[in-house]
Amino acid sequence: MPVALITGINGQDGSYLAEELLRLGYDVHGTHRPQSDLGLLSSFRDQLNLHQIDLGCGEEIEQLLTAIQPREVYNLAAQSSVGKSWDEPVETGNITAIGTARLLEAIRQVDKSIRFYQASSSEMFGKVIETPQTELTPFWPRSPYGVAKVYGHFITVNYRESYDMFACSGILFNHESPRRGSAFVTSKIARTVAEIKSGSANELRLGNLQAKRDWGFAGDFVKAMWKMLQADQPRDYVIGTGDVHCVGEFVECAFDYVGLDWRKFVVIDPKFFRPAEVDVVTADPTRAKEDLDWQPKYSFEQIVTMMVEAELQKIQNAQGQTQPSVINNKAA
Ligand code: NAP
Ligand code: G4F
Repeated sequence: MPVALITGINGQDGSYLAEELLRLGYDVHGTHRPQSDLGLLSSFRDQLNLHQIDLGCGEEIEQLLTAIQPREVYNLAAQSSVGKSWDEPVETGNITAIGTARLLEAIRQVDKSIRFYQASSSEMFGKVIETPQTELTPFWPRSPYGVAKVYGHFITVNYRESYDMFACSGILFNHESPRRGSAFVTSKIARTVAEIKSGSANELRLGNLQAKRDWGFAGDFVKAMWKMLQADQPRDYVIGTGDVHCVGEFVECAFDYVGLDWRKFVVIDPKFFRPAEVDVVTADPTRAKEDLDWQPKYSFEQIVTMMVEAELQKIQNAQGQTQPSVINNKAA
């Protein structure tokens, strides 16, 4: 039974990746912080081996690697909010950037043959230099988070080149699901639309509706992480859909799904605008398609409706009802 370690196992991607690795027959270990909410793992927690580690210090990482001897390590832990990174730039650097170096160095000390996946981000492209973005597109990050991810990306490349380690970086574009953290815009829209539909909210306050993102489904994207670590050679990959929509389109699609006119409910609030914005990112995932035979399955519309439906379902469950409200969503 191969052993895998996932840092940040209780996050959106960590929970989907853990399920995927269990399905593939792995002995799955994961790290979380002492205070972490483990709700996303609740339905399969008894199949996991959980360890408490904060990547901000991480003295225990070497001990853990020595004890469990993983074949693969997936580094998903990060301060992952772009917006929050302006409020906490030092903490973001400590976890999202230096946390990656802590982990790589521990792997180098314990067992250089461990295969390593780094969760890089399309935020690194920031003020994009070319469109669409490939593995060769130069970076121009626009947030403390983006800057920290550039460090994480290049320290991964550097360990690969310096120590001949199987270290890969997945440059993932935005990916969403009903498990998305509540502060991200898609989750906020889906939740608030469901609340408005059920009468418990009457407005949706947002910032920049013009920003464009290449949104995919998280369940599709974690499969690419695993494929990267099974390849013959370590390489970096852009993972995205190539299909771009603005925040306003996500809003419109979500309100359309519940039969409401978004213009009656959306309030633009300056407090949600960022000091510097990533206006548009567009993936060219050709390398992943050709090398890994990876492609996304879910469309933009399917993702929006899946997320709104899951929020409606939560509200109905809380009210003691059982029937799905609009459609029967099987994807989440
Ligand atoms: P997420 O749901 O926010 O999960 C992040 C995880 O990191 C959580 O488990 C969190 O634990 C953990 N974490 C935060 N600070 C930590 C610390 N000091 N020590 C140890 N763990 C810590 O994010 P996600 O959407 O699953 O994304 C997974 C990774 O992919 C992240 O690195 C993110 O930056 C990157 N990424 C995401 C996307 C996307 O669109 N989702 C795109 C590109 C890259 P707590 O619950 O305790 O906070
Ligand atoms: O949902 P967001 O916060 O995601 P963002 O900034 O694109 O970052 C996410 O994707 C990255 C991949 O490129 C990941 F690396 C990162 O970890 C994270 O998962 O914001 C999306 C857009 C932005 O342009 C933002 O300005 O939505 C805009 N927006 C408009 N109103 C808002 C809001 N974002 C948030 N979070 N909240 C709002 O009210």
